[in-house]
Amino acid sequence: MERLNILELDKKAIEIRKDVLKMLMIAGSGHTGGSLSSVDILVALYYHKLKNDPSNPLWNERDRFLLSKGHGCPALYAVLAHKGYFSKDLLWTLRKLGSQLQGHPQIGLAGVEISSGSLGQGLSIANGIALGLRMDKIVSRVYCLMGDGETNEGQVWEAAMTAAHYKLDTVCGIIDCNKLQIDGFCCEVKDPGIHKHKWQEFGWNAIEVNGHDIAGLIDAFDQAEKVKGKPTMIIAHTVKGKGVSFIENKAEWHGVSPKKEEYEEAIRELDEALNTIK
Ligand SMILES: Cc1ncc(C[n+]2csc(CCOP(=O)(O)OP(=O)(O)O)c2C)c(N)n1
Repeated sequence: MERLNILELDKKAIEIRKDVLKMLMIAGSGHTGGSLSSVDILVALYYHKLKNDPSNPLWNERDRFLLSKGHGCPALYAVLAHKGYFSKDLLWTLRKLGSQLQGHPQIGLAGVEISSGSLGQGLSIANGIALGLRMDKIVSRVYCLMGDGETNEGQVWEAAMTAAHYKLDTVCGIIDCNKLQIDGFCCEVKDPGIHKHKWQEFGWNAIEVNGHDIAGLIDAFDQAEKVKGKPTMIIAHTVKGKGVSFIENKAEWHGVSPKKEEYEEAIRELDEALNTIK
């Protein structure tokens, strides 16, 4: 696997944010806030942890990554392109008719394990895959990224019980805990309470981490892998719209793409941030 140091990973995350914004600006629609919040999580996972082979995406022994919060797919697409699953040129076709890069992920695109977008389903699928891998005696891990708003879905809690019941220690969930969902703060729409306590009560190992600290995320993924007999949920505290001041922490940027001038302003900010990384 391509091994980058933490500063290089921080730079990679900014490059990916720039590509995400370009994709969304060209598409003229899409989900900006929740794509930007999850970039560092994806970079830590894809550049440090995931056992995979972009030239052989269906390799039986790969670790699986499921994007349950499917609307955040611009970030996943950009990471997959940077990893070499497909050409970067495809990124600029986001949401175009006939493109493989639809507004929610579809199986058939290299690196995409499940079609997603209907929130709440990913963790159940992760359990099914983990059980199948156990039967086949394949030692691979299954990662599933959800939104904190997504945990309002009842199916998430059925999956929580299932994973604990079957002691699925190869399942590692991640919550992109940016405190916002489609139309406001999660605590106002339907308060999820303290995530860590809920997951622990459901029999999970739970780890809280700053979701923009790539070194901390790597450490959390490494810790999770050592825990046997129970699944792990990583609660990654993030900022919706992370990296662009006028997008950060604003529910109205949930499902809106930047216009050309906004895009240019955002790129200026991200380039400045890039220049501060020595
Ligand atoms: C089953 C289902 N209900 C409603 C929606 C509409 N929807 C799309 S995104 C979203 C909010 C999700 O919030 P969160 O999971 O916190 O995502 P993030 O803030 O990370 O973008 C909703 C309700 C959906 N996609 N699926």
